[in-house]
Amino acid sequence: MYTLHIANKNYSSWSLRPWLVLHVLGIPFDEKVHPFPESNTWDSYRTFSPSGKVPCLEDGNIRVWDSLAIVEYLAEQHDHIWPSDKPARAWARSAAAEMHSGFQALRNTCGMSCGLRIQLEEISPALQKDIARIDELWTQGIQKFGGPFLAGAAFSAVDAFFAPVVFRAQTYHLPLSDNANKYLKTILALPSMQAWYDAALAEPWREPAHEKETLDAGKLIADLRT
Ligand SMILES: N[C@@H](CCC(=O)N[C@@H](CS)C(=O)NCC(=O)O)C(=O)O
Repeated sequence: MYTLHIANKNYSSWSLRPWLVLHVLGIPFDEKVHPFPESNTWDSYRTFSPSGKVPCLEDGNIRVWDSLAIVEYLAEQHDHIWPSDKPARAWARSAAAEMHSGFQALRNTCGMSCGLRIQLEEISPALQKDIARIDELWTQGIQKFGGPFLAGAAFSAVDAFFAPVVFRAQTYHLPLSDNANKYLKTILALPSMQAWYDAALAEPWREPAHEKETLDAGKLIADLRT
């Protein structure tokens, strides 16, 4: 049985990706949630993760860290993680890699905080560029491969890589096209996304740095956490 080490569901965008792959595809795993400490994240996370970061997957005595490496490790052992159609798989891997290594303005401005609703103070040109590219990717994937998921009729890893953006779009009311909003609703409606969201809202932890990062982005409209 795998063990997936993750951080707070409210904040941890990187943790969401492999968690969603495992959960949607029904691959059995135990999760261990390590809430962000107020200091010394490195020392605390180094006890279970070589990089001092989450997510980290434990499979017997094998440790796999970094969300992309975890998903690729799982794909070696389970079907349906990437699309079986070759062009769809090539597109899905490219889009997931682009997400993994880019979109700095979106990451820096709009930290994931599932339970908050924020009205952005401003949309900088760099953020607008990231939003436009995400919209283009979502629209293109669905047009090319028929939807309702990014690389075809079935959920695959590329949807998991964009799932944190879906939560961010909900939190910050990001301006998206009708097609992109339709995709957003498809992902939010997944039972696995709802399970993550409900757990995020129920978490008791408030980590000051993450709280500040989110509130610095604009005006607080609602805090739906219990
Ligand atoms: N590229 C890594 C990024 C992992 C990452 O930055 N995780 C954050 C939590 S969402 C973390 O562990 N932060 C703790 C720290 O940076 O000290 C991945 O894909 O897993």
